[in-house]
Amino acid sequence: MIRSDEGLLMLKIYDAENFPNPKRVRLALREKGALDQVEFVPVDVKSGELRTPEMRAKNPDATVPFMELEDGTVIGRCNPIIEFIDATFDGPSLTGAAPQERAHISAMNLRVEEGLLDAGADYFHHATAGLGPDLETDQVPAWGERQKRRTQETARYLNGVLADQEYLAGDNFSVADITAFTGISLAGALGLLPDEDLAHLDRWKAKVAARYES
Ligand SMILES: N[C@@H](CCC(=O)N[C@@H](CS)C(=O)NCC(=O)O)C(=O)O
Repeated sequence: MIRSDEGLLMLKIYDAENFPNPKRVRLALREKGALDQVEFVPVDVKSGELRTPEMRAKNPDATVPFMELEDGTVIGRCNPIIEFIDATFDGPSLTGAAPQERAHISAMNLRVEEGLLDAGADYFHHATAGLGPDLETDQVPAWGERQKRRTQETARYLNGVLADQEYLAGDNFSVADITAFTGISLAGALGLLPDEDLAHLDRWKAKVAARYES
């Protein structure tokens, strides 16, 4: 890829730093030692910037993160962006190498994304004030409560998975751990986690958090 005068790759990541999904991409870049290799473009999610006609023309998903490549190609959503990052930068693989390993990681990643992170976000958007009345125009509170229960079911399931292995897809850290760490952090912040002993999940969470302490 082409580099700018400052030595950055011509790769722009549009994001909002403290939002959960943008955090997934930042953690992936960090795992690859490439946080300083891209240009971050801040987006004001709460003001509705994503939903303006200009922004929708660039990014029809109307969500962050999305990336823009040097030829103007725009790609949205965390999973394709992280696949791109994983293939572009050196460092341990986040998405696996052999076909079976890749499929296994991808399946766990999607299970965690839907059951934990998306479910927690659904609770936030539907059962709380979410991003405020201007943006949360179609709330279904019962759906939010249903998704809270799904978050809790997934947390219990992950606790069971982690009873027998170090990381969610096996012995090695992967993108599934990034998605789950972000999802558990969101669920914790929203008070969604079940009020019971999930010791394996707690041990795993502390271990992943330690990767990002320095
Ligand atoms: N599955 C999408 C989720 C993206 C998403 O929902 N991002 C949130 C921020 S964490 C967003 O842009 N929300 C804007 C809105 O709800 O209007 C992905 O993988 O990127």
